[in-house]
Amino acid sequence: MHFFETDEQAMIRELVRDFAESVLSVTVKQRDSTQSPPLEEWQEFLDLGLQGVTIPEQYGGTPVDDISESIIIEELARVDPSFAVMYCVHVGLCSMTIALHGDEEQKSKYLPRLVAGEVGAYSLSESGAGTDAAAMSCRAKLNDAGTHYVLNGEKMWVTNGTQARILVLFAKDVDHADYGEKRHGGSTAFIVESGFPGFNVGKKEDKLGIRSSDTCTLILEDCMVPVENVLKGSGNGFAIAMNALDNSRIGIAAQALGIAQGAFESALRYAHEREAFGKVIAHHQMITAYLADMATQIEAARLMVYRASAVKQEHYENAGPRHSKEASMAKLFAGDTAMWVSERAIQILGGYGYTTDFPVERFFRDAKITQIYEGTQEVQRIVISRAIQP
Ligand code: COS
Repeated sequence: MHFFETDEQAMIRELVRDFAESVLSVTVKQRDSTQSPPLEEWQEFLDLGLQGVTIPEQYGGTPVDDISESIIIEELARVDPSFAVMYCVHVGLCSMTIALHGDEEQKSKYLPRLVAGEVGAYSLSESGAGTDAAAMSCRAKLNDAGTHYVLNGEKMWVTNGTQARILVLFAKDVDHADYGEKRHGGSTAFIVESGFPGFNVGKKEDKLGIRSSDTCTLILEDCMVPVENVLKGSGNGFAIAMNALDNSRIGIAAQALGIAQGAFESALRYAHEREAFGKVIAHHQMITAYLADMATQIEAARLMVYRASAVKQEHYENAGPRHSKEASMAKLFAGDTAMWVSERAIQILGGYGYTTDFPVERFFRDAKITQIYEGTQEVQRIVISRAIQP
């Protein structure tokens, strides 16, 4: 077991920290208040060459180890959780899903475009199918010529939805043998481009947190998707969706870890500056204890996130066991840590923590979503409990 960062991991952390502090921190507050996506920041980020970390070199990617991927997300979220989730969805749910499940033609066509900076997204949820993903009502039907699937329905909660050019999107093929037989029967994964006829962006959500992350509804009205854009054949979509979430839940856990770290550092700084009763509040026993507990909780979350990342890498590189349980445990624990630590941070700052003058109220609002998206905390417990049978 190795509990220390490699030189490469330390270098990546420094690179991303520098970007986050010098670029993202300048605009994060304004973008949060106006709900503007970080488009210029994304263009600057592309210079770092980290948008292709889940894409093999032959398609232009720059693969890194899985702990490094989590470190990147953690460092982005420490300053700007909205940018972190934009990145997490691009590299995880979209790029990696195509890299894992795409055929040669699909990979050659789409992966270089994702490396070039076209934004990726993933679209599974619907108004009546969030936790119960198998209940999706979006339908796909092959046209008479056999050239295109025609997609109809509405998808919801799509991160990067208004900006994405390339999406991994799920619908049920009504002609598949399992359609109507199994609950998830006919579920099919499609690579959809935002320019395809019948693809429309719907309502943009007005959210409590991660307000600079763009979240919207998609409306598919006879959306024409070429047959060659089906991932792994019709009917195999549900397993692809679940596998993508196993991968990406570790990214959300890393995002939660970064949120907790950012909130903690803010509270720590404040506690060492603010005086009450003749000494800095960090030296008042109750605040000291809060800070110690926060630091301990964060360190535990960090170990779980990095270990889940290592188990994921082992799964793909050496056919190790699936990482579903570790991913869900990391997300469950880190999500609760982000929520708890950011709440304590507000408590330490008192009235100031409740204002927008300090970033802790933003971290608090941003933390909440990590207990909800990519599977609620309740879903993580279902996945974990299924994996710990006697
Ligand atoms: N990897 C690969 N395949 C998987 C898998 C995984 N992690 N988990 C399940 N599958 C496969 C199963 O093997 C089964 O395959 P068959 O076609 O051979 O039957 C199929 O998927 C159905 O699995 P299961 O019966 O477990 O499906 P459920 O409907 O019971 O799924 C949960 C239950 C709650 C775990 C699932 O619906 C889920 O994760 N929901 C949350 C979805 C989510 O995170 N939404 C947010 C999206 S991002 S905003």
